[in-house]
Amino acid sequence: VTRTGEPAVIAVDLGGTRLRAALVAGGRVVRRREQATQPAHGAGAWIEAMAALVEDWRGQAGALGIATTGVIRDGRWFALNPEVLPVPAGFALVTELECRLGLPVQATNDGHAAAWGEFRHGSGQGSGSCICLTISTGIGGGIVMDGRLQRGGAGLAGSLGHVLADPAGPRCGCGKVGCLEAIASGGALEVMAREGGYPTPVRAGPAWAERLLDRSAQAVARALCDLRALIDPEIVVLGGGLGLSNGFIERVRRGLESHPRIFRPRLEKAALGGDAGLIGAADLALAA
Ligand code: BMX
Ligand code: ZN
Repeated sequence: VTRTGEPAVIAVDLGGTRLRAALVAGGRVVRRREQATQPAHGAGAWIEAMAALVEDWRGQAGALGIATTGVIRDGRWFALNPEVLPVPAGFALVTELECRLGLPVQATNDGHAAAWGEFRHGSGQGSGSCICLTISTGIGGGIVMDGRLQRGGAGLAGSLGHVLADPAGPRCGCGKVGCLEAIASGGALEVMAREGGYPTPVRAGPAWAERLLDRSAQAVARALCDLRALIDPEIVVLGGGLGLSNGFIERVRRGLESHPRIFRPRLEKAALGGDAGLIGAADLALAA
């Protein structure tokens, strides 16, 4: 419990590139730490890394919420795209963390957590329906409708990285062809840059990088218009490292201009920035 009387929660955000942890109270990060994710080390090492990162906060918190890349179903963990993180199918993430830390654990997909965080404390506040798209190593997504987070029957709802962007596009790590994630994610841009013999990370400026970034933003814009047709959310929130990077949202807005006005969504940057997943996971852990 903090000075203000708000119960504190430990939040962890495990992505394909970064492992971040925070102590969260009242919808705000009060302490934070982060390190690189070590995808090749395996699930046991990831659990150990998470536990080591938050160990000394245990006495200050009543629960732990984890936002993670990958699908969460009944506390078990699966990869949609093992190239983002090679999650062992059915790994008992919640039980493993609970045993290691002695705290109740609530696990949520990172896109779901970010959508919930933005709905409760960020750009989606006050809206009835909000969709969040996080563009980072992979592409995550979450749908909040009528004030409720939509997890779907098997935890897949809002997996916007795996909607079709281009049937002639590259095969995605999930096994489908032409997914949005295979064309527009940070990971995809890196692969395409390397294949072209260009340096990474991809930064705006040189003509080849502008081409890749525009292709990504245009694919995102098309997907957003499809989402408008499908769900018609009041607001779409853009997050993730690439999504929040300088000029990216403007590129997506330019991409939207070539589509009929009625399908263009109201698009805002994640007000919580890179903390959306942490804050959403904390809020869900508190509510559990
Ligand atoms: C992938 C998939 C999603 C995740 C998204 C963003 C895995 C391991 N992850 O589509 O579950 O939400 O990436 O993940 O299958 P991030 O690590 O890029 O934030
Ligand atoms: Zn895919």
